[in-house]
Amino acid sequence: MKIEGFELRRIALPIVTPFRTSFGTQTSRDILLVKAITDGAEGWGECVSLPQPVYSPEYTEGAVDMLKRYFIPGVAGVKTATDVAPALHKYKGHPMAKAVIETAILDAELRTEGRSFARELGSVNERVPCGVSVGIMDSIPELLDAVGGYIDEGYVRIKLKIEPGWDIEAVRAVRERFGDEVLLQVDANTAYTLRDARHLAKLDDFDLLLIEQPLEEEDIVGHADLAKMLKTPICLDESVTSAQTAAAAIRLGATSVINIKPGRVGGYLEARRIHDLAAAAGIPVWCGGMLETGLGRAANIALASLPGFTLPGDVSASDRFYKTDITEPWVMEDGHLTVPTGPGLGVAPIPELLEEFTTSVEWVTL
Ligand code: SMG
Ligand code: MG
Repeated sequence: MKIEGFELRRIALPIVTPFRTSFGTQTSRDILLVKAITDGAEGWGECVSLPQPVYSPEYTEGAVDMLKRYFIPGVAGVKTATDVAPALHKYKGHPMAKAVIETAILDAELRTEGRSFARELGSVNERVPCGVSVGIMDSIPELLDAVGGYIDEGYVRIKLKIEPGWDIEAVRAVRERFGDEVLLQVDANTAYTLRDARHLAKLDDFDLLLIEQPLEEEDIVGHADLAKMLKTPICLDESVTSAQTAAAAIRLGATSVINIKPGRVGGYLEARRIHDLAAAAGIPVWCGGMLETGLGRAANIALASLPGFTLPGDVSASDRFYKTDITEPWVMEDGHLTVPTGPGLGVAPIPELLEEFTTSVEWVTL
C-alpha cells in the first residue's frame, strides 16, 4: 500500500446534555478526524483528545501540530499499519495523535483487503453489552432521573463520575433507588489522594464492580497501596499508557481490572496487546470511551468484542451524546450494539452531515 496523503478535518458537534467530570464540563465536542489517502482505499481515524490537556497531557491543537510536524512525515514510506508505531517510536508521548494516524492507515489497509476491524483484532462476539457513563450532577434527584432514564433505555451497566463531595451519597442514592442488581461502578479521574483512603473505603458497602482511577496518573504505587485498603477493585484508566505500563501496574498489584482506551495507549494494535497480556494475567478488561462519534465508536465496538473484554464498556448508543451523529447512528437493541463486519471500520461519515459539522479541512500530501 502506498500512502499519498492525509486530510485533517475538524468537526464541532453539540452534546445533548452537559457532561461533567472531576476535571471539567463538556458541552460540545471539537474533534479532529484524519483521513488517509492511499493507492487502495481511503481510511478514517478519530482523534480522542480534548481541546485542553485536562484528561491527559494531550490536547487537540497539540495533536494537529504533532501530526503535521512529525507523524505525517514520519510515516512516509510506511506500507502497512503494523509499521506505523515502530516508525513513530522515537517520538515520545502523544499516544492519541499516534493512534489516529495508525487507525486511518489500518482502516485504509483493511478496506483495501476487504477485512473488518473485528476480524483483524480477533473478535469472538457478534454483539457487545452497553454501559453508560453518567456525569456529576447538581443534585441527587437529577442524578436519579438520569440513571433511571438510562436503565429504562436498556443500559446494562452504570458508571457514576465522582469527585470529593459527590461520591458516597451519590452511590448510596443510586443503590437505594435501583437496587443491588444494577451493575454499578465509579470513576474519579484522578480526583483523590492516598489520604482519602478511609473515605473511599466507605464505597466498599455498595458492591461496586470497580473504582476507576482514584489517584494521579503517575501514582501507580499509591494505587497498589490503596488496593490493600479497599475491598472495591481498582481499575486504572489514565495510568495505563502502554502495554508496558499495564504490565507494571498488574505486577505491582495497582490494578485488578483495566479500562482499555485505544487513543490513550497509541492505537488499536497496542490496545490488543494490553488485552492479550491482561488475559494472560487473569485481569478482566473493558473498553473505555472518549465521547466518540460513530466512526471511533465502530472501532471501539470491534475491540470490545474480543474475548478478554468480560465487563461492559463505556460503549453506548450514538444518542447518549449526539442528537445527530456523522455516521448512521449506533442504536442499542436489548442493551447491546452489533459489531460491524464490513471492510475496515464498516461505517463511514455521511457526506452531507460531515460537511454540516465541519469547521476546517486541511490537506497534507506526502
Ligand atoms: O464515551 O461514554 C463515553 C465517555 C466515557 O466517562 C467516560 N470517559 O475517564 O473514562 C473516562 C472518561 C473520559 C472522557 S471525559 C470528557
Ligand atoms: Mg475514566
